[in-house]
Amino acid sequence: MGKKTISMVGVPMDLGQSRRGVDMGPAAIRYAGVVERLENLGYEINDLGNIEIENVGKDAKREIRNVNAIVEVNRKLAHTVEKIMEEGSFPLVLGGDHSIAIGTIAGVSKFFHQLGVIWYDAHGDLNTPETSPSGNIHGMPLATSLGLGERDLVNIGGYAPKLKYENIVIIGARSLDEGEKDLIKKKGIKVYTMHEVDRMGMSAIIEETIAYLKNKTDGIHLSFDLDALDPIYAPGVGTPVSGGVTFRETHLALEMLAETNLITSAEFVEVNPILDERNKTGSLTVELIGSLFGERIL
Ligand code: NNH
Ligand code: MN
Ligand code: MN
Ligand code: MN
Repeated sequence: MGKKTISMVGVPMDLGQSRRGVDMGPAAIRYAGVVERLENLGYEINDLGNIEIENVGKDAKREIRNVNAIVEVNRKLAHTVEKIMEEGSFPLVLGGDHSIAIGTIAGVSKFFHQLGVIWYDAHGDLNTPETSPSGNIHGMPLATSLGLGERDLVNIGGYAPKLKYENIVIIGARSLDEGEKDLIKKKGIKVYTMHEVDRMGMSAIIEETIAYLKNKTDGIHLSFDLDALDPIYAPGVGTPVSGGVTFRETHLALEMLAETNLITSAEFVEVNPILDERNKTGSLTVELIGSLFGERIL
């Protein structure tokens, strides 16, 4: 990673999905020692604390659950991330459910007009209110950033879309809804499902991903959903899907991304300590953050 100052912000929000507890994700990751880990790597860490989540009552629209509150939180997050970028620091966002990617991407895409995104996830998060089987906004943030779906979410930051279809790569997918599959095919979105992970191996996937994004993007955001990993390694997530990426594959992927020096912002989301086993998933997250920021075995 080029920058030596990291600004970390937590987003203790669980409104984008239906299982309580993911709002405690930032605390679990902090307790697992993220600040010390990064300091040991020589970074200066600026922990900005958490974005405040207002206690908003449930809103009626079932097809986009808690939309008003999620718009509010993401507006604040976008502002915070924008300020971090202005200061020349690296934004590291801790979730919270994956709906917070809407705000992170809204903040960084002000600085990168050809923003690349690596979406490491068991899911595509490409649903719109029309295609969503659940009404949960954490299944919609990538679509939202591409300009699809609920206008208030799409327009956060005052402009849309934030991303181009050809600038995104999804890795680890194994649970895609019908509408998501249609969109992927229609737009030719680059997706490495678990089939490709098994067939090609992670190192070839990361090399291809970098070759695919490098020359056409001016920054690359890593949106890391812990449920990309197999639940054996990451049991503390709200929507576990078996047959996932291993710890070793993921560790390698992040070490390889660190070597490229191309990642300009990152978020780690969906850690749910209530569903976890003795903060296993929180500790795993810290280990993986270490790799992303250049930690090596030797
Ligand atoms: N695709 C499903 C939905 O839209 C599940 C999304 N769950 C996630 N996404 N954890 O990463 O509700
Ligand atoms: Mn996700
Ligand atoms: Mn997921
Ligand atoms: Mn390690």
